[in-house]
Amino acid sequence: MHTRLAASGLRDVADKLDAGIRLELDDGVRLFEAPDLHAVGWLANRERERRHGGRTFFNHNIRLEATNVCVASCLFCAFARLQPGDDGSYTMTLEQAWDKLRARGREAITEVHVVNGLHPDLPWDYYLDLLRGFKRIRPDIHLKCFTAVEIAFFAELYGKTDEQVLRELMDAGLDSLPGGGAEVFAARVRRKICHDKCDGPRWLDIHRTAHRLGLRSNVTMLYGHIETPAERVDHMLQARALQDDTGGFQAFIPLAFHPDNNRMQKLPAPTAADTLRVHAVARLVLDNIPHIKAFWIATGVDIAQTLLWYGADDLDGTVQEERIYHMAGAPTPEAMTTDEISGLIRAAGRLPVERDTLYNVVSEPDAAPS
Ligand code: V47
Repeated sequence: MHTRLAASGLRDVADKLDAGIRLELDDGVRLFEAPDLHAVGWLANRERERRHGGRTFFNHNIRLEATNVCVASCLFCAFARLQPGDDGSYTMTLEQAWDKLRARGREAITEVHVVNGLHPDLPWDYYLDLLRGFKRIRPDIHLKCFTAVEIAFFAELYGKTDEQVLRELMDAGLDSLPGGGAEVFAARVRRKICHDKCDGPRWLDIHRTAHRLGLRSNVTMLYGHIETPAERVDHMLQARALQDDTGGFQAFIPLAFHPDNNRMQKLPAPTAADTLRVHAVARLVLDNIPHIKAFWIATGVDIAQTLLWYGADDLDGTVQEERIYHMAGAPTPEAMTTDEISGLIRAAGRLPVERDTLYNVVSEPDAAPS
């Protein structure tokens, strides 16, 4: 491998990693440009195994998108409908939303992940009652709800500060924030693909506030559209800088762009090779974020298995009823059982660990007896 690293011009990057020196923008860009993908993957796998060995985490969760009415006009989105009443628009009543959890009554789900459109007319109490209702049904359930984009929207719509919004949601049962809405932080990219929602600095600031209030969160990156390698690495470095200050991010989640049924459908989907490389570079640049999550709904199951050798140590969850990716053309199944996820982790030569949202172990069948 030493010869291959040298031939790819990556010997000094490998030396930095060996010496515990952080990678910077230029190193990250070179990792994206080095022809030998396998050498990049080898380095990432070494970091992954240093941290987690062969352990691979997943979560028994459900996904809920309570409304797809959305005032934002992100070009990549196939899910949003602009107005209530537009073809295909929906907004669940609270009872309908709660029924999604009630229907799973006997399953050992530990997390509900909620992401919504930016609905202009719902009362603030809708969101508070949504959370309170979930906790009434299952007091022990972890509520990972509302992206920073939604938090910014609530603050503006209901005339509150970001901190007030977060505190009121926490009082109603919010336990953590998902990582959506980050896309690519670079202003050039946001101006083109999502000009009318919260910008990169505000997204990061909301997560900073959330971490200060004691919430954990994730950070995503939507890749494979118009962003450059330098903009990808810059995105990672901005997440890393916030993490240096707060330590509140649990996982970095690259999200593969899906080009169907949206206004960027002329673009091709990212290749498998690009997907492998993005996860690998993330593992190498993000030395302070513990987990790299391969979101199997977006990458496809086969690539997700391969990613477990390219830096990723987490497969998200069982994720029933996901809509954002399936409306954008994802051919993946809607859901997997915990046995199916464990089976595919084992088939990839790794060790399945069911975790809760905060990475406490729920079940680890292959753990060595203590
Ligand atoms: O922010 C929307 C992305 C995100 C498309 O925190 C698209 O554990 C690809 O954030 N092609 C929402 N991506 C999903 C999300 C997420 C997923 C898994 C785990 C977690 C977590 C968070 O979906 C949006 C946007 O970046 N998205 N449309 C599309 N056509």
